[in-house]
Amino acid sequence: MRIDIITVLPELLESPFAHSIMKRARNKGLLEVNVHHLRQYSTLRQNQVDDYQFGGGAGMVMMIEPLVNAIESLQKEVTYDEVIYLTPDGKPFNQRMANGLSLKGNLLLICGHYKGIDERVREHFVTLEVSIGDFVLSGGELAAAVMVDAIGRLLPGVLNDETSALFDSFQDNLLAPPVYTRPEEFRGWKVPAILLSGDHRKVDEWRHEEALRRTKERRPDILSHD
Ligand code: 6GU
Repeated sequence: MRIDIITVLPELLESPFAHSIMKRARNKGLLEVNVHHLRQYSTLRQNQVDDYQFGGGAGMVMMIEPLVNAIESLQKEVTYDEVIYLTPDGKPFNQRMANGLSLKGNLLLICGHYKGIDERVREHFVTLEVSIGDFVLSGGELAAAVMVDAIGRLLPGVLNDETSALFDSFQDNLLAPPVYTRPEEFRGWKVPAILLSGDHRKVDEWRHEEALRRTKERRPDILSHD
């Protein structure tokens, strides 16, 4: 999968994909992430990319021309399955959306800043608008990093048995069960005996019950009722 990101802050997107699972995905050639600096697509003085909004009011708006230059110049190289605008008023991002997007070939992510981007870019180029939660970030970059991480780890071959996504929270509309490692006892706090029993059927049952318990308690909203 190839993901291109258009941003006014490319520095913010250098490190998130340089470590751990994202690093492995890129080194294996399973994920290509390219960060593009919007200013390089401006033809204006001082590579201007934002301007005052029509109608007045505080806050700058990202101009249509540099954005369209960037999008169209990338579209000459690649056909995108989705052109995604990261914005607090977008569709809420969740595991289902991550699963769906991980099946696509090429994605273009546009990071907004200030008051957002000129509406005409959204009308004529953007195919999907995504929010990562009900809070406001100062720009779309951290949201883009969140999306790329969540999608990238789902690509076939990225995770191994140890890191498998099969038992993730949300993967079956359930939160993940509790986990323990050595020692069996610390300050008198014991690991549940069933996990030490060697009875894999019992262990699986226990984990499922704990996942259910935790989900009912913390996130009854995600439980499927079928
Ligand atoms: Cl995608 N962008 C910004 N700026 N803030 C957000 C967001 C995105 N998702 C939640 N808050």
